[in-house]
Amino acid sequence: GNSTSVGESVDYKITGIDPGAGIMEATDRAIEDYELDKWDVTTGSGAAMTASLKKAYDAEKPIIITGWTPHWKFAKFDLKYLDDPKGSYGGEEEIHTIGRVGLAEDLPEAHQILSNFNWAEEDMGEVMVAIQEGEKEVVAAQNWIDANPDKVAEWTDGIDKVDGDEIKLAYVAWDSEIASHNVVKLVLEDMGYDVTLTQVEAGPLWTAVADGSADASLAAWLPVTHATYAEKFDGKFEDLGVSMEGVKIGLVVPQYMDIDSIEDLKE
Ligand code: PBE
Repeated sequence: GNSTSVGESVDYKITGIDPGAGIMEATDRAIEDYELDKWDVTTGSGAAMTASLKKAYDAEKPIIITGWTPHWKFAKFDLKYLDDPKGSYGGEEEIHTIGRVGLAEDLPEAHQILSNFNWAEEDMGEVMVAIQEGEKEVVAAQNWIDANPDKVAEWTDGIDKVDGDEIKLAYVAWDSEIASHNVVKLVLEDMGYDVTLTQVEAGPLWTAVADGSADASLAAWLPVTHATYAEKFDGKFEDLGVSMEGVKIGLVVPQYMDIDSIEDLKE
């Protein structure tokens, strides 16, 4: 017949994000695992990826993106993950909080609060969607805090306030991490900390926590997404625990596309 293959329809391009993201490494792995020899993943940013998605979606054109959950795109567009029978993207991932070596001794109250921090996909979703709809990051974070005093109390109850101690959190400009870092920044400020949020790429983020130039980050996706970073810096950071379970990375397409599996990209 004269039907166009999915590869031809998207020029054999997967729309990626920043090169240091774990999902980019996983996508290179998928291209190998599924023998997608003609395919490339483009680099850009989370914001450029969602802009391309919106453009394609509004025109009902095909697009394949590197996607993850939680993310507001699933609330705004009708999307689906492509099945990954070879497991290139891992399975259920977790978001971990990581701290520099010595954080517990130097900033014990913050260490405790950061270790306590955990929330649900819906919580993060509320903050992400509000920001995406134009709310200022700090306002979206404060609104969530005001609406969820019980959850914040679980992180801070019984912990002494401090008097202006400085703490530096590093994050990457992924929508999920913009939400979490803005919320925790305000919680730490309310506990008396002078908080600096530093936006970096994923590689420099892990390096900063490992060399102590950042105190902590809420942006570690494990066990698969950031496995290379976690192995590289093994022993040079402390895993402060899981803030969210059941998160996911993979290849994502609009529901209107007639494919279901990464294997379908071979045809
Ligand atoms: N992400 C969002 C990151 C982790 C959080 C999936 C884009 C990554 O791929 O490294």
